[in-house]
Amino acid sequence: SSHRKSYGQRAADHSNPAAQLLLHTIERKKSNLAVSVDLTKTSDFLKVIDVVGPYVCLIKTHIDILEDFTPDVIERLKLLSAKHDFVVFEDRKFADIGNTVALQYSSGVHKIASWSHITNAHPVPGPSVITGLASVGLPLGRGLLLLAQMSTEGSLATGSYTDDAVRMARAHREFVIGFIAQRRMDHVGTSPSSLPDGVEDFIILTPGVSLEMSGDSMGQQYRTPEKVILENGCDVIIVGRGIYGKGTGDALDVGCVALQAEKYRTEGWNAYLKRIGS
Ligand code: 5BU
Repeated sequence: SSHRKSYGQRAADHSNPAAQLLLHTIERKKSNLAVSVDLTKTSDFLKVIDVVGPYVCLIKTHIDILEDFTPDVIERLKLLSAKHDFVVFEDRKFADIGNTVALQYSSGVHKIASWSHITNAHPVPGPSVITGLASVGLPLGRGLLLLAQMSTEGSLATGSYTDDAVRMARAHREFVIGFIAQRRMDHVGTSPSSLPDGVEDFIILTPGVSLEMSGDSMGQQYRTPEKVILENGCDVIIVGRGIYGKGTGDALDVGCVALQAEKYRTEGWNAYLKRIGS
């Protein structure tokens, strides 16, 4: 089990460049914190990224919520990614037939595959969602996360659906680097023949993390970094409003945002150190 291995050691268990980049970035920056920047104005979006950049391994985007999107946003995001050394993850949640998701990933206004190291997909269409996205993403060195579970109350992604997502991922390990999930997935039964090289390492990214809140008014459910990393063996905490609140425009207090990011980074990293026993 990779549960007690360091992030850096685990990079050797991956052939996908985006997986290796993420694990090495976590190790280099000593941060398993990802910030989800769900803000609708480009100026707020870029400001928060610049402020939290030093504390994160990854920035998660919903690029389609920006009201004033122009292709220049992507150039600025790339510059910030280089400046602060973080990975970019567009949380697009693809869920259509292979041909359509390949077009949605490569084309349109956002051209996600051209800038996002990692994206994700619902397993609901079956394996063709993976092969469709891989036809665009693999040649570019991109990686995919499957949505094996969700943080929301009443989620249907449970039980055999979750287990089947893991089996789908195992059949496409060159492109599927891990899961969006609420716990590690090693418990899903496997036969030795399905692991030809005897090694399986999936990276688990987990949303629904807050130190103060237990949920919101729209079905979100939160757990603490310690619960997520130490008790449930996840690898990356994804935090949105816990770090920037509702603050936008004048209400955006960058000093406060930086303090919160630092606090979550410390909580997440200490939980990991406890987990690996150091
Ligand atoms: P929050 O502000 O920390 O609640 O934001 C959580 C983010 O993670 C938000 O962008 C969601 O779209 C995303 N998310 C989630 O909250 N829960 C899930 O199960 C998945 C994504 Br998948």
